[in-house]
Amino acid sequence: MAVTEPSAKAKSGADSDASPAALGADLGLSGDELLEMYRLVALARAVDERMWILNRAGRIPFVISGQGHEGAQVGITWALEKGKDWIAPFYRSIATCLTFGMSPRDIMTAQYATASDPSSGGRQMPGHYGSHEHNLVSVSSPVATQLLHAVGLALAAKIRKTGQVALTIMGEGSSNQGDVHEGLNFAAIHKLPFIFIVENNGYAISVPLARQVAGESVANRAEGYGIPGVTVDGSDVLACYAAARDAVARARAGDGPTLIEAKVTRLTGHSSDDQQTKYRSEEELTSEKSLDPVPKFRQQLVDAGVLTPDAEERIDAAIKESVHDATEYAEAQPDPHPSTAMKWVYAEDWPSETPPPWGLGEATGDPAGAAEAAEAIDESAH
Ligand SMILES: Cc1ncc(C[n+]2csc(CCOP(=O)(O)OP(=O)(O)O)c2C)c(N)n1
Ligand SMILES: [Mg+2]
Repeated sequence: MAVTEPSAKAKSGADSDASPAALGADLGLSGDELLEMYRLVALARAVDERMWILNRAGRIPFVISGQGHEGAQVGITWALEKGKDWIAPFYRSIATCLTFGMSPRDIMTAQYATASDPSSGGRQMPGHYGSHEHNLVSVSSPVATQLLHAVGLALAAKIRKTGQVALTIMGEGSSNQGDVHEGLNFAAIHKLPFIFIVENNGYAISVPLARQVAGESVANRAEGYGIPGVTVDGSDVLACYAAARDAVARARAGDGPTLIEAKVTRLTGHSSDDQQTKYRSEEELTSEKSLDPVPKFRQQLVDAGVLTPDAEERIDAAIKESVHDATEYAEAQPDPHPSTAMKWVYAEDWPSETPPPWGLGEATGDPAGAAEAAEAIDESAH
């Protein structure tokens, strides 16, 4: 790592001066930034773990987890500019969404499908995060469609000369969809400011990598598109940041797309409805724990003297408080009103069509109105 520079150390804000080298200085990252990156990695894990508890307790219907992917997600997202660039995430992108500005409350209200859920007002399946406010395109259920959305955003950025970068993320299984070929080919030909992230966790539900990708490398395919393909250890937060930072620089310079394959591990079943012990051995699951980015990043920061006992205590307490607050908040939020069922699903103005009998107005909170709406929906089904 980099040679210690007094100015970098002073900038770091780290509590201890135990380390002779300033971790991250070669990447231009201060100690405060490293601590914030660690907070996000650990926060994403804590929110995720709480989601599983709530699912098993019968409070939320479905969890699709980012556990094992957090390091890659925080490292990569850190390289983008919040409020300027765009991300089209996927269902495991909890740490990505938190790093790009969504809050634990935003994540948790999506799990509860409350009226106040900013991702979709309770319309989408849990795990389909999105935020207009934070330039996060809503997750789509059909895997890989997000690549086309992101390439479209990159095309718009190029035409409008905004200097924005668009990034999308998916798993290695999804990278086999036809959409990926079409979008990547187009983005490469037109040198769009686009970054394609593949979080390769070795499985597409129960299908192992060898049955998804011949040669086991998605990054190698980049050559066929005439763009750089980079493979990075997804449990190494700083290596992920470095790879993404280079890709962002290329994109902003007009040099076109980059494909980054981050090798990660999936520490949970595919979802809360999956039992991975049916297709993964105990030995495999035990050995995969060594790829867990949370303890790995923590140890790296402790060894560098960046994460001191005091700093860790502060961060842990803030995370506990934040997860608790998000749970309480989401528990207390009302469900969407039935009379709003069609809102944000189809176009709200119905040009040249008769509006549907149940209306498209604001929720009245009137239970009689809700019954009428339910009746109208029922009638229209006959
Ligand atoms: C077009 C399409 N086909 C199939 C599915 C069902 N499906 C959901 S997730 C998934 C596995 C995706 O695996 P991968 O891309 O490796 O991502 P991971 O879940 O491992 O992160 C499948 C087949 C879907 N949602 N959309
Ligand atoms: Mg996968």
